[in-house]
Amino acid sequence: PAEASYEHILISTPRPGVGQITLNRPKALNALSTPLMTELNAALRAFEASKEAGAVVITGNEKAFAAGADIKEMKDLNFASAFGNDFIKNWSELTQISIPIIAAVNGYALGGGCELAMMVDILYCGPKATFGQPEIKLGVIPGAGGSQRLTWAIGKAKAMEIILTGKNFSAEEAERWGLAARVFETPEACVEGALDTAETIASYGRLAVKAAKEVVNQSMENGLSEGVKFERRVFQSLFATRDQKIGMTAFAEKKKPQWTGE
Ligand code: CO8
Repeated sequence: PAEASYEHILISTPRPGVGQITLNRPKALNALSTPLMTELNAALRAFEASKEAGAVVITGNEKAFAAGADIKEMKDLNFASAFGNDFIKNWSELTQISIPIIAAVNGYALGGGCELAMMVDILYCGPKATFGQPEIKLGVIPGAGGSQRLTWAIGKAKAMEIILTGKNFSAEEAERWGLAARVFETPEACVEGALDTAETIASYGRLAVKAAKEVVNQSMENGLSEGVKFERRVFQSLFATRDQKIGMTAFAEKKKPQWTGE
């Protein structure tokens, strides 16, 4: 990828087969603006297409991985343009990339920043990483998969508490709860650790790596929403049976149902 063409990210190839993308809007704590996300997607696509990169590391700086979607960009958005233009749809393009992506998270990973970190394949963090979904404090909710991925990762009880209170959680908690694969002792060690893992992955056969990523990700599909939908369809189909009429009518008439099995 041509480095010169990017304004909000830095690109490098620090190890054999390893691409690195550094989010680079430090003055705005790497707030994820549309131009930044467009560049991130383009860089990931370029690494994927180059065939040289076998894994990619995404990182920020010591203070912030990303402090969320760019609130200043979003604040005047209205429903018609958000819905009409499907705002943030392209945010999840990262999940369509076939090569493994590792996030090295230091500092703030809030809102969209936390969601971005949760979209990658392996999440590493430094000791001072701070995660959270503070959208509730802005009068909205997570919009880039946070409610789904956080719940998958750490369970409903904790996810609900975090999303409803908007309270942050620590690197140590992220690891203990299973969101982060590992927490490192320093921010530098976190980035180096991510590059080490990326280098290891890049050293394996690309087809097996692609397949491994695909099958692990598949375990997350056909999950709760598909299951709930399936249940609902079957439930609806029972209204075609005679026993449904018999059962509900009997209840309403305070009688004992005489089932027909039809
Ligand atoms: N968007 C825009 N600018 C930001 C953001 C942001 N999310 N976060 C920080 N900045 C800016 C600040 O405005 C400030 O700019 P300036 O210097 O021009 O005033 C600069 O970055 C430095 O920030 P602070 O001075 O606030 O730094 P502190 O160290 O005092 O505080 C915090 C750090 C606690 C992280 C604080 O900046 C903060 O609370 N930021 C907002 C966090 C937040 O609410 N994030 C969630 C955003 S909503 C969201 O992500 C919705 C996702 C929906 C799906 C994705 C949609 C795109």
